[in-house]
Amino acid sequence: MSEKKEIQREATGIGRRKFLNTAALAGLTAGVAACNDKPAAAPASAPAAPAAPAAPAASHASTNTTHLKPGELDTYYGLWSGGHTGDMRVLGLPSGREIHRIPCFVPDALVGWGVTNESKAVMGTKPDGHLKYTVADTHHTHASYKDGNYDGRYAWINDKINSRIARIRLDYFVCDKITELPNVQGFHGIFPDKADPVDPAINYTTRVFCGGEFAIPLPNNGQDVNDPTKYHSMFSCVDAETMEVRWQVLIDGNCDLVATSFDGKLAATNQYNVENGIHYEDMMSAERDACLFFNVARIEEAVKAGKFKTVGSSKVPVVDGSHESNKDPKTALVAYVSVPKNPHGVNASPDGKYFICAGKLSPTATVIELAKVLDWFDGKMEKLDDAIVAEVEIGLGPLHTAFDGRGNAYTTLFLDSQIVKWNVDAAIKFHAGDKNAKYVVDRLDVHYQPGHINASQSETKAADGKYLAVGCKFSKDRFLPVGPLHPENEQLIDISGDKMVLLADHPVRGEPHDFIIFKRDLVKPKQVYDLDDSPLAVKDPKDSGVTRNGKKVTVKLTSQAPAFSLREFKLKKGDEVTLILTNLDKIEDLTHGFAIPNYNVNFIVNPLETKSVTFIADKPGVFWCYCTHFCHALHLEMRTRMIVEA
Ligand code: K7E
Ligand code: CUA
Ligand code: CA
Repeated sequence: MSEKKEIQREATGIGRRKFLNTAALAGLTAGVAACNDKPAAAPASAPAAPAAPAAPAASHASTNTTHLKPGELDTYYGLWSGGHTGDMRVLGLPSGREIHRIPCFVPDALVGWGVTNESKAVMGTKPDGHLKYTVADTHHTHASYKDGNYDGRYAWINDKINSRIARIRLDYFVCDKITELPNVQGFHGIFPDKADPVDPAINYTTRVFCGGEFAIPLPNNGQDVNDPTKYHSMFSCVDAETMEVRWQVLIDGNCDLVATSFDGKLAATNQYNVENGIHYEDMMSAERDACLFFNVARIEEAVKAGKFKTVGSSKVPVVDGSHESNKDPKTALVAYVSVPKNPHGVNASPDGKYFICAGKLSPTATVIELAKVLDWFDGKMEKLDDAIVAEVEIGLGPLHTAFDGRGNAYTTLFLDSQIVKWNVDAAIKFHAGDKNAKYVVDRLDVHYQPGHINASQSETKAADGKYLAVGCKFSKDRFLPVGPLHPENEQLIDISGDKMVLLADHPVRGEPHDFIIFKRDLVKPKQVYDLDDSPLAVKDPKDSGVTRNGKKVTVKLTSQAPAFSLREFKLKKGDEVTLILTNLDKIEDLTHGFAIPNYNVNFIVNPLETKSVTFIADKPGVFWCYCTHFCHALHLEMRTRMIVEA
């Protein structure tokens, strides 16, 4: 596109958005129209957007600011999924600065994740000691709760490719456990519970729920590949402490996002393809899909009573949550509340009352009242769909919703490249027949094609309505071009006033999906490890040395800037070497590295941390093992000589 044309479009403002709309919508409806002659969302059916302001948002109108002076600290942490980089990112907000990346599912060269024995044990290895997986796709991250707010213990993140859930300790900001879900493919939505459904004393997270997106033949052993009745997906419950899978529910459809109620009684997942199609077109044939509500207490009673089966070689109890078997409210484990076809996000409002489903292929948001879902389970409400208290048009391609704690919801409109701010109570009134109820409060153009959205503290009872972040999937012209691959654009918006105000663009390396934003005082990160965290710790430099047991050799050493405790150590060709390094420096930020040339070994040890590596000394010669992490004026000199005798 010529620069002149581009400028004309900018000048009209509306032109740019229309252009993006039609291009994106054409793509989407083309796919849908192939199987269904009714287009999913005709542009005409969308509520008319107010005349879009062409000028960029006036940031001076905002009371919040993103600019921090040198040395000033951010007031919020953001935990971001890294998408198919497979990691988790930590951002400071409102500055948008990336502070840290936490490796979990895939190797990381900075810290030696996937190199050390400790990280390999977390990641999982094949019998030959090599990593089981080296790719991942992280989408959703959420943290542990207490009393309806984050308690700073853990965060969890999913790997869609290999159906794994990782736990991050929020004291060290490291991954400490990974679990692979059995009989699940395309593990997508994830959400921790916020309380126990039965015991009110347990007002904190003890379970994490995981939605399986891709239905597969169960067991998936090459039989039944063309029999759609054998295809199922599963909703799994993982124990927050042990990280073991407690139970699974066999369900109809494909799980998208997951949400949990503040009282612990309900978990939900948005389902598309409740028609259980195994071909692409079949997955979009039904006009309505469902939001599935799981009665956690009943499922656990059924498991306790032995009313389950197991699938394949897995020992995890599996209960029947199919639509057909769950029509009687008195015995149902799962409630199928209908929502317009192929919904995407489901989000819990901070007042604890509602779950909101975003339409994706429908220009609507559906508001479901949790008390009514519980009424249905209790036999007090006849028609389950009466739990739907609003289903209102908000714009094209709604995906995810955040909240400000003042009764407003903020939903991303992927096709409109907009955020719509709408009032939940007004939407309920409108749905009930009050056509004067104005539920759309404001709209803001974002750049471009937003997916996830979240506001500060939005997923807690302490939603504070200050900042809103939106993950824009396309950044197009917002940053200097760097070839064909553009960064994503995480935009920050002030939501403290009536009007949303765009504050900043932040480029991030692809390809984050979800994120949470919380007050900085909710976590208490530790700066230094405890020597006793590792049973292998070399607590005194005098314990350094080489011990041999046949061909098995253990090398113990310590680091204290600017030297390793051993100036050299000797091995024989063919030895199986385990090298243990403890960093005895106890000063914050004094990290050392340990690299062995030609041996593919490099890792870091933080203050008072211990790491180990195991390798075969298969190359004779002299190898200067050196410190890779800048630690001291004599950092470059910090090395030890590994001698491998032929
Ligand atoms: Cu949360 Cu991206 Cu997996 Cu929506 S998904 S955008
Ligand atoms: Cu130790 Cu650099
Ligand atoms: Ca992109």
